[in-house]
Amino acid sequence: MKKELVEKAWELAKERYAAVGVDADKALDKLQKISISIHCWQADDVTGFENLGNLGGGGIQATGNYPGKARNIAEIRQDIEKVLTLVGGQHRLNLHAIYGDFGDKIVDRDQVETSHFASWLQWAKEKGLKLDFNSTSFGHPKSGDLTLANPDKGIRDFWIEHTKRCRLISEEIGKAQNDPCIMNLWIHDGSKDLTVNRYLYRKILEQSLDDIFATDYKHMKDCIEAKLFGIGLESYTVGSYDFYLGYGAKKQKIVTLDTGHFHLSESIADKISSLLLFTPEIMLHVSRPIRWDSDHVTILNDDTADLAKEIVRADALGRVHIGLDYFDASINRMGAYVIGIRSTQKAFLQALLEPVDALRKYEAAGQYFERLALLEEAKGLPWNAVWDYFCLKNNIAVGEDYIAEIQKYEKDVTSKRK
Ligand code: RNT
Ligand code: ZN
Repeated sequence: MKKELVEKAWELAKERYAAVGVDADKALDKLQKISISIHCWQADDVTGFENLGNLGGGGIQATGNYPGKARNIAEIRQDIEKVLTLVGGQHRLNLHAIYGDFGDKIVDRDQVETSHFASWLQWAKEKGLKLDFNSTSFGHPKSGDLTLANPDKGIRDFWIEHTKRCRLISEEIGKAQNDPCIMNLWIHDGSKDLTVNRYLYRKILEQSLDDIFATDYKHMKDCIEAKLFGIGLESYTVGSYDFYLGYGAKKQKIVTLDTGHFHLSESIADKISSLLLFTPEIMLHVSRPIRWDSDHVTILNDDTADLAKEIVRADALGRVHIGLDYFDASINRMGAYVIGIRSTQKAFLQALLEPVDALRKYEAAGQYFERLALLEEAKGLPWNAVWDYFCLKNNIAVGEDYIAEIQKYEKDVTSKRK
């Protein structure tokens, strides 16, 4: 893209935004500071690097067999490094416990420790990335349909031990990187068919969580992620939204909103202002459900745009952690990353460029025609010129120019992985 054109368009856009009372320079500064927690699992279809043999399951599934997935830690790092050259801003990498640097050792989940993530910490430091973390209860012989909510004490204790260790690892990562490590806890626990002991499993999960959270840490933050249902677990999910919202509000834990984990017509954007009143912060897993929790690549659709707007309107960028969670194995995986990250940033840029002062005035005065009219007009304001300028300033590919870079990486690197 021609630099002069991008600059010219930016200057015009800036003036156009000023006319509706928006400072586009300020929006750019704010966008620059928004960190996205990039999920490591798009690179290898949620396989991880344990030597236990990932059993899949756990209610989630990557579909597709596009060639070139990362087969080891070196490849996943190389891939993420490539992705980072195509996105502006300072970001985070979100690791799952199964992505430890285990070498050729067999390290069971109740044995994971910070040393297995030392090389990640070192690498992240070199790349200017902060790390986030997740316990992993799926894809293991002891996963079954119930982990932390399992009435079998032996199995339950195994997962409690795993999750406690993950919290300690997160604490030590947070301390080492001098920035809190956000640890997400999602378990698939549930049942395929009609379940009669619903109360029992939820009671057990509550007790397991109380045990897991008994230790207070300073350098990590706990998030709990609800879900509507998982594949093969369609009738009952122990960790439902009611369950975690209740738990989070009572115990002041961060509730993770995965945009794929609700009824399809439910607005995730509308949850932001309620959660902000009753829970300390919010963690987002921005995804794109197609008919179900399909984990398609995040795009700039109304759902993503509305979500970003609600966060900005609530002035809550400081209380909301923005993470991605999708895994599409049917297209170029680096391309999937770049589309999702850039689209999420675009959504936040649009939100930051919203003429919110004027809109609020109309609303307060009961001028609803004017409010709707300005909302409609705002959709067509030249945000894309601001976006292109953001890319230019960050010295990354502008517009569709990144397609060729992904193609080159595929030709030179990922297509050679057999
Ligand atoms: C699953 C949850 C969870 C996972 C990751 C891999 O439905 O969304 O966040 O996708 O932990
Ligand atoms: Zn998620």
